[in-house]
Amino acid sequence: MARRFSPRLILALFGMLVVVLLFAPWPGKAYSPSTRAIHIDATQFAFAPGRVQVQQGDRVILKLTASDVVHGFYLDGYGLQKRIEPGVTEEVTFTADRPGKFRYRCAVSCGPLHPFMIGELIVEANTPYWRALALVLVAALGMLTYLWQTGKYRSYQEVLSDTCS
Ligand SMILES: [Cu+2]
Repeated sequence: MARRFSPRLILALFGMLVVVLLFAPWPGKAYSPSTRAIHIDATQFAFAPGRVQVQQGDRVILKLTASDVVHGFYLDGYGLQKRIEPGVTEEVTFTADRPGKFRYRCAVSCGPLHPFMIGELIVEANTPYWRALALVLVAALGMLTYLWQTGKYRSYQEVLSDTCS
């Protein structure tokens, strides 16, 4: 005869599992927001580096320079804009609170290939994809177990009332 669990116990168990999944620190993927200072230099017709990667929550300080003519810096998604004159370092500070890929582009027409002056900022999400997936799986499993056990519980009671009457 299979053991039966009360619905309340099942809810409590899976609730605990969800909490553990959400808040348990995972070895090797420990996250702590840090301050990142990144130097980006603009020349005709590229940014160096053309790709910047930060962690979600990081405080990002961009130090922008232009080494030939006047350029601009515009960051999609965050709506940051700066004009960069040669010889002057411009600073842009922001918190990378939005995960995803964002393009930064030159915002000052600087020559024929100006529209192709594009770089990419990658903000890595704090919640890894597999953790979200595990949460969905546990929730689904919890619901199934709950339905299965409550169904069994009810039928067991029906059997009891049948034999007792
Ligand atoms: Cu430019």
